Formats: sequence, structure tokens, C-alpha cells
Amino acid sequence: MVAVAQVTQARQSTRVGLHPEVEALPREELERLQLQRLQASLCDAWDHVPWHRERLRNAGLAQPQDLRSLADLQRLPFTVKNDLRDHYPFGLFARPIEQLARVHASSGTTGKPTVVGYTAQDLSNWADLMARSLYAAGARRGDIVHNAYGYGLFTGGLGAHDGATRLGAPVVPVSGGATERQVTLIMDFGARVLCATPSYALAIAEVAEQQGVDLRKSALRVGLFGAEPWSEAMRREIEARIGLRAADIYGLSEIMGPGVACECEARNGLHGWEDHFLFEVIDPDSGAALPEGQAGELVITTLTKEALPMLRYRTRDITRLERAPCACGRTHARILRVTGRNDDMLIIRGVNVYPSQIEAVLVGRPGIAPHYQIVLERHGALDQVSLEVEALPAFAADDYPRLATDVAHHIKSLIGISADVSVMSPGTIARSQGKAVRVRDLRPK
Ligand code: DLL
Repeated sequence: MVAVAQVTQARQSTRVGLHPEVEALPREELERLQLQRLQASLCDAWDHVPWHRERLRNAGLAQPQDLRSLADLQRLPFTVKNDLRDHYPFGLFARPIEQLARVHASSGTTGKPTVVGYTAQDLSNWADLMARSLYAAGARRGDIVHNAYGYGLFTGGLGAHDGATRLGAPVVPVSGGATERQVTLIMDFGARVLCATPSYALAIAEVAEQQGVDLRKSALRVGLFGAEPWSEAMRREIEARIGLRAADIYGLSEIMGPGVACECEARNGLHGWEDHFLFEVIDPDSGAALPEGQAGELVITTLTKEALPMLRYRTRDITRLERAPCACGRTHARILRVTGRNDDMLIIRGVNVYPSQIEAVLVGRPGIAPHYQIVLERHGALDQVSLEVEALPAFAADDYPRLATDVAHHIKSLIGISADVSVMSPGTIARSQGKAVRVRDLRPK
């Protein structure tokens, strides 16, 4: 009895988040729940997706019940993006079409799109997790949410939309584009929460400044920015120019969409919602699990997805996991800021570089605007990297060579690569309305 009373008391004193009964669940209980759900999800995948069944058998499972502990997860094979493409469009779905409520797809640069599906229950869980994420970032019931994530096949728009609705927050479903109008709507409607990619948030800030509108005087207080890698320097820039608290939100369509993980107000990593997902970090080369805290590729297993269960999905995203308690009282693991994708890593004369590292050097540099492009070319056998950056309007063309030298110097000293830097006049570099394209690869295919 005493033990039960103590647990109840401990839970009451750590009431945090929109779903305190799960967000602050003691780790042993969380893991018990995860194992139950993993076993159920594995049975589901076994029964309804022949491809999973065959692969699980090949991995030595005679029946799904052979998975007895979370550690047994290591015995299961990985799933990769190409597996979805190979079964285009619905081959890995565990539910017949008539039980689906929605599909989304991501285009990718080559080949067939990746198609993902949701039952009504999946959509409801997603809305819960997105509402939980909005709340963790500081949004509350009744706040107007200006949702500038793209609506359509991309999961950003509808994902954030349903989450805001679940939270009880009215949504302005503006999607991306028509940036002048976005500024007007933010000011006129008094939005308190802004959802957008970080690069588009910056584009909105820039257009507002050009219109003579001070967004810092708007009602905006909270931003949920994600769908692409961004840096701490970019966070400071966005916060200073819009006057809000910017939270990092992570997700991917293969697993759900936005709201797989989100920062809380402690901003010490993104809480990955462990009652619905299992997170691992592996060595991208060997596939071996890495100890907590070590950087590697994030691998996610879904625990409750009905339409498209995912077993050990290799995200290609590079990050670290922390399970130490968070100051906010949530017990769910924290995924540290995703620096970039494995596929986006550039190897420049032997140095591994992510575009977000270059961003961190550029943003806030005197005279330089936070817009940039990395251009890859091939000269003979050698890959050549150049960097296009923009000057701030107050600087004259005469200043550009000096600014270029300053940027090249800081790139060299902070990242260790020699880049050929061109400073261009304001507005030259294309602005994004969704995910920014940071790298222009002109190398022959
Ligand atoms: O980008 C879902 C999303 C929408 C997340 C809105 C957050 C906000 P996909 O189009 O499938 O889904 O792209 C997923 O985007 O594997 C990462 O490489 C990248 N990504 C997403 N969020 C972040 C983030 C959506 N906060 C891919 N930081 C992922 C860094 C991110 N990269």
C-alpha cells in the first residue's frame, strides 16, 4: 500500500504536459507498455504483411511471440526507404484499402514516391501526438495557430492542423506561399503560434520587414519549426526577428509525420514519444546499436501504427539519444537536434560536413544575410565546393570581397574546409516556401 501511495504521489508531483499520465510515466512502466505494444504490433505485421512475416522468419523467429524483451528487437531486420518504394504503392500496408482513412506521400528526388497510409485510429493517435507536441512547445487551447506548413501529400500541413484541432486551438490553414498575405493574416488574426519550416519562417520575417511590419509586435509567442535541419544560430535569428520562442519539431512520413518528437520548454533535446515509438541509434556502417549519448543513425519502430507498421526503420538522420531525466519532468527520451541526413553529408577533401554546420557559421555573421546555397561541381576528377551567400542590404558591392574573405576565413577555422565564397546582392538566392534546398549539385550524373 505504501509503495502504491508513493508512486501515486510521485506521479501527481510530476504532472507535466498534455498527457501527464504517459508523458511522466516512470521508465520501467514505459518499457512495460512498449513491450506489450511491440508484441502486438509484431503479431499484426506477421499476420497481415507477408513481407514482414518472411523476413521475421529469416531472422529466426518461429512465431512473433518469440520476441520476449525490448532487447530482442536487435534480432529484427531493418526496414529502409527502398523497401517502401519496392512495394509501391500499398504493398507494405497491414490493412485493406477500405480500412484506410488517408494516404500521404513524399516525392523524393529520384524514382517513385514513398506512399504511407493511416487508419482512422492512426490519424487519431497522430493528432494526439501533434497536440502533445504543440503543448510541449508552449501552445495552449484557444491559441490561434498560423499553419504555414504545406497542405497536400506532404504530412506537415494536415499533421499540424489535426494536432491543433485536437488541442482545441483554432487553425489558420494558410499552407506555404503568398508570403505577403501570410504577414497580413498573422497581424490581423492575432496568431499566437506559428508552424512552418525554419527557412520559411525566416522568409516570412524578411517579407514582413520589407513591408515595414514588425512581427515582434504581433501576438506570435511560440513557433514549431521542423521538417529540415536547422542550427542554434538560425533559432536565435528567427527568435530575434519574429519575437517568439522557437521549438524544434521532428518527424517523418514513413513513421507518422510531424510530432514524432518535439522540444519542451527546457529545450534540451526533443522528446521522442516513447509510448508510440521505439528509438535506437546505430552505427550507420555496421548497423550495430550504439551506447546512449553516442551520435549515429536514428532507427524507429512504430508501436501502435495499424495501416503501416514499421519495424526498425532506418531514418538516415544523424542524432544522439539521451534518457537522463529532463528538467521538465517528462520521462520520454530526448533526441538531440538532428544535424542532417546521412545522404546530405558532404565529404569535402576528406572532411565530413553537413549543410547545417555551414549555416551555423553564416547566420549572424556581420554583413551576411541568413540565406545560402552550397554548389557542388566537378573539375576533372575533383569535386569543387563553392558557397553562395547574400549580403545584407546595408552593405555596398565594394564591401563584398571583404565579406567573402571573412566568411571563407570562418568556414576554414570553424569547420576546417576551404570554400570558394561568392557574396551576392540581397534577394538573389531563392527563398523556400517549404523545405529549403541548400545544395545545388551541378556534378555530371
Ligand atoms: O518533414 C515531417 C515534418 C513536418 C516534420 C513538419 C516536422 C515538421 P518528411 O517529408 O517525410 O516528413 O521528411 C522527413 O525531414 O527524415 C529529416 O531528415 C527531416 N526532418 C524533419 N524534421 C526535422 C528536424 C516531414 N526538426 C525528414 N530537424 C526527416 C532536422 C528534420 N531534420
